[in-house]
Amino acid sequence: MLRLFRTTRMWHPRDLRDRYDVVIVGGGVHGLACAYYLAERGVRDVAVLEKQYLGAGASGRNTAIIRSNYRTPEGVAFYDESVRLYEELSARLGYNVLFSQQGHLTLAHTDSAIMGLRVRAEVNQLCGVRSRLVWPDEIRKLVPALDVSDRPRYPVLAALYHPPGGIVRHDAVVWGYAREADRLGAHLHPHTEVTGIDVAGGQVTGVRTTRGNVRTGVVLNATAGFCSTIAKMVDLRLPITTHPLQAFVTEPLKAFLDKVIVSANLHVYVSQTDRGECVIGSEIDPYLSYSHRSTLPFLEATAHHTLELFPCLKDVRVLRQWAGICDMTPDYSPIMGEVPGLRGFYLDVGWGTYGFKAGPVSGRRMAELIATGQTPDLIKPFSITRFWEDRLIGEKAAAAVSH
Ligand code: PYC
Repeated sequence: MLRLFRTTRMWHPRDLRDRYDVVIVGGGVHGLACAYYLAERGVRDVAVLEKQYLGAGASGRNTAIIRSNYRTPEGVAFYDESVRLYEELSARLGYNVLFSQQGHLTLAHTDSAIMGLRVRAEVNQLCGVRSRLVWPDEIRKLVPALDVSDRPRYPVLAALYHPPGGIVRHDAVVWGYAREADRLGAHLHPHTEVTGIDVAGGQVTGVRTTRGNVRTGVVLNATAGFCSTIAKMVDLRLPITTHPLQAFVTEPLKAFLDKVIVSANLHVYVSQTDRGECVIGSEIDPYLSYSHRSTLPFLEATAHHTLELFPCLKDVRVLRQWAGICDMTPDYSPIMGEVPGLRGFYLDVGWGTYGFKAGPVSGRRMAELIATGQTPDLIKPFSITRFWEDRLIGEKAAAAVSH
């Protein structure tokens, strides 16, 4: 007998109101998490505006790596809170986000790379984050499939081992936050593009969209890839350049890899999902572009470097490849906070290649700022004022791959 199951919607279509207390631009993990944490604080008259479907941008295109083994005390503390939030996220949202803390290894193939990892290990440990240097004998035990011999052109010399790091199911994170934000009263509006932002007397007063105009005193720019375009609507020029970042996935394989492997020297990172597919990515493309096109040179170079690490993958087929776009700041740290001189305009942008792992903490802390008017200590260092106050937070050394 055919049984019909009743499905419930994760979130609901709503009419776009002509006024909200808070408008969040960008329906990815950052915007949705902020809507959720605002609603938790009782700020529920909130609209999330997304020009495509929820999670269509960087939230659905990243390689879902979670870690806090950064280079600066400010970065380590910030991303560590995100790891902790990810640890409790399935229980909090009542939705399994498949967070697998399988451990994360950043490989060094040169003496100078070892020096860089040593500094990160020291900073991590001083900040209470588990990371340590490991050497080829231990690496071999941790990752039996990795070629730790002298065969490769650049043999593996050492690694930064970060046990709390891992991977998550990125769509589930987006859907879980969206469902809970919707349940608590936020309005999620996919297919609603912001075309302008109104300001009067140094105060945000509304947004214009493809579905009508909305009055509001608070706008959060939580976009990735298009943050400069949104900022231009209030005549704000951000110190950001936008680059494509590509990745590909293999056919499913029997489980052989239960660590995230990153090689900055070889410009490649590899993990294996619960479905058995290997998710593989590289550095940002070296040109400015808003293009989502995949390229053959990326696939050839990245496959070549992957085989240096994992020769066992040589006959494996590639299922698909894709690209996202990343907003890069000069110091590889994000820009968060209210813009001085522009009341009601908040930034949660410039995430480069680190955005997805920061979704929970940025959502929580931006919600705290918007709800209370007080900037949380954790995000104070990331204010836009650092660019003219000479307080950069250099996180390039912690990039998964060099750029
Ligand atoms: O920072 O771990 C990372 C990362 C991996 C891919 C892009 N960013």
